Amino acid sequence: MITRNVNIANLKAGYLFPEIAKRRREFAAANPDAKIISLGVGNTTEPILPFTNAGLVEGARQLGTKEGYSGYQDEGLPLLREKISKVFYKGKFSIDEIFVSDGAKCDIGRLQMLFGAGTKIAVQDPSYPVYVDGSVLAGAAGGWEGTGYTGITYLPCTTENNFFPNLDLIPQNSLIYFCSPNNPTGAVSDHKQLSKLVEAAINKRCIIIFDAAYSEFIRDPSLPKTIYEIEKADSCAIEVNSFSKPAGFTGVRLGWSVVPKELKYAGGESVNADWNRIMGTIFNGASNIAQAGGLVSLDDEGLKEIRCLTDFYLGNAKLIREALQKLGIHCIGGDNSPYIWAFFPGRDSWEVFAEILEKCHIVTTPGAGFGPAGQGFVRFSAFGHRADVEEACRRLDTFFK
Ligand code: PGU
Repeated sequence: MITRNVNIANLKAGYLFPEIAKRRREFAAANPDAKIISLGVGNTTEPILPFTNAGLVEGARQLGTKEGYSGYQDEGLPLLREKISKVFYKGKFSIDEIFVSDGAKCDIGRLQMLFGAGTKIAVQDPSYPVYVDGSVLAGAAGGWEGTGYTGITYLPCTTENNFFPNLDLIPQNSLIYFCSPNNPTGAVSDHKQLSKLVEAAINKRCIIIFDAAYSEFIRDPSLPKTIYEIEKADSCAIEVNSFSKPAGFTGVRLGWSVVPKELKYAGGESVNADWNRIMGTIFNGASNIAQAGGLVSLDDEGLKEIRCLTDFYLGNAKLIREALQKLGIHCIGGDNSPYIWAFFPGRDSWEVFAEILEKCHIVTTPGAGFGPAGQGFVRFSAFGHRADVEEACRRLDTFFK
């Protein structure tokens, strides 16, 4: 019989969010009257706003017409790629440097194919679990020795370093995953910090995969919204981004990656050409309907809707942060990001997760699920209906003393 892919056996546990969902289900089964509020997984809750939604509807309508019908779109609608370049990168990239996809998570998984098994990985700790699990699945971790993934270097982001890692820890010739605004800490790196990251990547001959999925939540105009605001980033960084959180497309599925032509492997080969080859081979394009919606979401009216939706979730974040602070719980994030990282020093984060679920019937995400340095923290997601968030804040105030 054919044997199991050893990389699957190397995965530490189940994927974090299904595990949280399982614990929620178990709690609900044991407490059928509990009105559980989820501030766990970062899943959007508000309807897609009318202008963008009309774009989706129109996209679907056109598919039913002779003139408007379209089939495979491969790398994405040229118009959409052009608009992404214009809106997010001041037109700096040509359309063949922008690849439209079905979302950032899927791209993060596929990008590993560029580098192959045995690649050394450096990752912020804590971080979005897909970076580590995706690396392990691709065999990039270099094996499991019982104590940790040998091929993965964790870059702790803690109170001591103000949630920006010590870049000296990054190994030579490695693939660096970096996320800003960060999931789960909500910390946003400034220009100086990202300049240091780019400098470290160039000096150590690394490539950065920069995850900017939450860039539209940045309100402080001094903070960089893309790695390409940093000089020389074109020669060392790939960026992934998504319509999921800003436009409410978590279920619609639309994202993109930027792979600049300037980016080269150690041997001088073009990373862009390989990414084009990989995407052309194993991906058949994002849904045409999703792309039609994405296209109008980047019109002036659509961008206003993005602002409105992200403002709404940031409003939730403010309420959660204030409720926690009122209880004397220190937290960061929530001002330029939809996540609040709450400190429970000296405590086990799964235990705090369970306590909040039991006392307040609120689902959160335990910090340890995002990596060892997440121990002692809990993540609150600001994605939720306003009434639910207000109710969650009341419950925290009443029951979580
Ligand atoms: N990148 C980051 C940093 C994310 O936090 C998420 C979603 C994604 C990418 C996914 O983007 P898509 O374009 O929608 O694929 N993180 C959520 C949802 C959990 C999950 O498994 O993706 C979260 O709660 O962390």
